[in-house]
Amino acid sequence: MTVFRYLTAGESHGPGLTVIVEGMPAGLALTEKYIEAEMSRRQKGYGSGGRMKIEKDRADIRSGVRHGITLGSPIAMWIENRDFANWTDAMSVAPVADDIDKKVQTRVVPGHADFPGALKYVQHDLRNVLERASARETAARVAAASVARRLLDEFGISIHSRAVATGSEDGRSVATEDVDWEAVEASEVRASDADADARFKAAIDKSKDDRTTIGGVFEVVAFGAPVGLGSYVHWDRKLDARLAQAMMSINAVKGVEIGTGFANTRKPGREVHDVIVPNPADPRKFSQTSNHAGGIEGGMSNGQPIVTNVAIKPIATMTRPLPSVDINTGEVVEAAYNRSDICQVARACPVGEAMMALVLTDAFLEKFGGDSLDEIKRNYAGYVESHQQFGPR
Ligand code: EPS
Repeated sequence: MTVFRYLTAGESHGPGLTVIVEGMPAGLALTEKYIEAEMSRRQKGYGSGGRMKIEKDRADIRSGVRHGITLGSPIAMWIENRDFANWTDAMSVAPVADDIDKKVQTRVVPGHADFPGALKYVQHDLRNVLERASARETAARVAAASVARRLLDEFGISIHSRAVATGSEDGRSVATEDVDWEAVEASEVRASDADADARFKAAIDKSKDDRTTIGGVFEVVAFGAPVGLGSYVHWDRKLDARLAQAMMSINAVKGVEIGTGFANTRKPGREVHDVIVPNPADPRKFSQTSNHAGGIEGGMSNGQPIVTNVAIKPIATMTRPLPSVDINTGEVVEAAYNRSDICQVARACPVGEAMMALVLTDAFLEKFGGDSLDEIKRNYAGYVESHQQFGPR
């Protein structure tokens, strides 16, 4: 069985990020340009801070690809942190002299990894925690996921995302199946209608004036996944469970919903479950009349769009910091303030897409995996064919 896995390494203001993607088949067309286009989507967004004006994310492919085609060997990538030029001493790998400014951080930021991280790793400089805990790492995940998405493209699986709430502003008036994804892409706040676009921007502007931050909710949807990714037979093979973990692993995420999971709790079962009907043209092709389950039943994809909603908290770093403590002295101080974003909902959307792509690719390769793209295509075609022949014995 092909095992798909990936590892990321790198600190936010260090020299850069390293990614290794293993388990991709041979024979897949892949270019740095394709990856760069995906990575640039993570850098846009109304309410993002000064750092994104410095970075121009791109991944150099160092192995696993020859003449634009994957070899089946590990794909290693390198993403340079341009900002490192301003941090060469503070983030130097080699020891530096005592009189060098190391940008030591001792003021705990409530809501960050600082406090538990410092105690757990016995760090008296919080920078040793926050540099890796930073959401900069998501650039590496998007690079890994770009490779995964190339595979999903081959099987007609596409992934989209939009912001459905920013602060207390709701922006879900357009139903998931009616969203114009190109319009979302053109919106700096990834709203799906002009009214939500204006309200989201106003909420971000107000939050900036109030010297605070706001979070929100984003929706990630996958179209075209076949029936049967994931499994009901064991807890850790359930597709919804894997998606929940993946989404929750995005920095600042505090809630994950599959389909209309929370709203379903206020409705009777009759209004919640998705009725299955035969296709009049071909009675063996079934479809659901609604998609409250978010495309997953019994831990398996059911052929409907896979829909997740992800709650992301306001960024912890604020220009008017909360009261806090110095980790070394216990003195009551203001939390540290470093340059930061006001609202990251729009920027988190492509990261959510990346996590969806990585989970689906893992489940896809587990089911159809092979050493070459051709072998996977044969496996996939055989499976689809078996559904067409499904019938009374
Ligand atoms: C981040 C703080 C900001 C963000 C950063 C995540 O960086 P800085 O401290 O350099 O201003 O811009 O996100 C990225 C660099 C990125 O690529 O997404 C944090 O504290 O998590």
